[in-house]
Amino acid sequence: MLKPKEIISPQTPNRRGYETGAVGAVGGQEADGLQSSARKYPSVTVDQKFPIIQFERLKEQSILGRGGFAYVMKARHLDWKQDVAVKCLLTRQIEGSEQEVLYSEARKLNLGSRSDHVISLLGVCLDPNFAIVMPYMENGSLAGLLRDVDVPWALRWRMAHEISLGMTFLHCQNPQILHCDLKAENVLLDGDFHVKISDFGLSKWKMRSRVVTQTSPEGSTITHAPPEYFLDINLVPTPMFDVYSFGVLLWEIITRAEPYGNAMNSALIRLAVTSGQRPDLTLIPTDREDVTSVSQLMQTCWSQTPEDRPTFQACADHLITVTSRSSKEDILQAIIDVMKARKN
Ligand code: ACK
Repeated sequence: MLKPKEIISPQTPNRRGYETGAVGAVGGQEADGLQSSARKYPSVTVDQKFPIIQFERLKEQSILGRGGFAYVMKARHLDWKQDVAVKCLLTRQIEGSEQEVLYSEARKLNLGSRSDHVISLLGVCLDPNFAIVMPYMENGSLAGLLRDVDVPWALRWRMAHEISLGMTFLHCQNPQILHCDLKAENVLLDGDFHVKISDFGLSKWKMRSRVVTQTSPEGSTITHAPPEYFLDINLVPTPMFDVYSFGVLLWEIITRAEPYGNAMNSALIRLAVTSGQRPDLTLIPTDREDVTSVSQLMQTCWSQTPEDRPTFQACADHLITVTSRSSKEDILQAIIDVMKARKN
């Protein structure tokens, strides 16, 4: 793994917020301005326009998560008067090939604006370090919500369906976008509890920029990786990798538990998963038709053989039938209940 040449402390991360009297350019200029950054990022291929956001125009509100190489903060854009989430790299100078990967992440995010269920890119900061600016998702991650609240089933099924739609969108892109780290922490929820998939396109950058949160204390996970991944170190991920992860994610949605929560270490999980074991089925309620139906889908998604797993389109077809059994009123009531529970 490449080493950063220099690690600087983040300019803003302190919980008191960013004191700035900066009079910078208005954020969001079109990024042919990338060319002016070409001196700093000489190897970047400028094949897509990104809005450039001036870091000085972002007033830090709080830190949402941090790791060795990156942190995510909530910030207010001083000109837009809008809250944003900013994923900031802590390293000032990085290897040229890695710059490419950062841009590749931003390019993928750029596509997100075309799907209702994939997080979009508002822009990138280039100075002092590279940062990705996204819309702020008021209700945080699905992992946090499941941890806090016994979410009514009507809303759980809507979220499961929307995840399948977001994943269908990513898999339908040309070239195809694989997530490779689909789990409840990477599913964000907007103010109305609609789903936005985030953190897609597992890459070297992503491994290094992992942020640690309350919901992912180790900052990485093998619980959602399929058995074939443990059996062949050279395996190139396929869409079926994500479908397997979706199976485990459905288990998280149904049980609100942590997969393999009792396992002593990750080596045991690898061994168990390769020999066909899966998250605990005894935690799945047996007295509800909708749960049984989603549980069947879940088990097909985590089939040992990748070819036996459904596509996300098929998952979406299955889940629309489950979610359409709830009325709009049921879902609105579910949202009200969740909001009340979160207040307490
Ligand atoms: O579980 P959380 O509250 O939701 O904590 C994690 C943390 O940052 C590290 O990923 C939160 N997070 C990430 N992106 C966003 C976003 N766009 N809006 C709101 N919270 C976000 C995530």
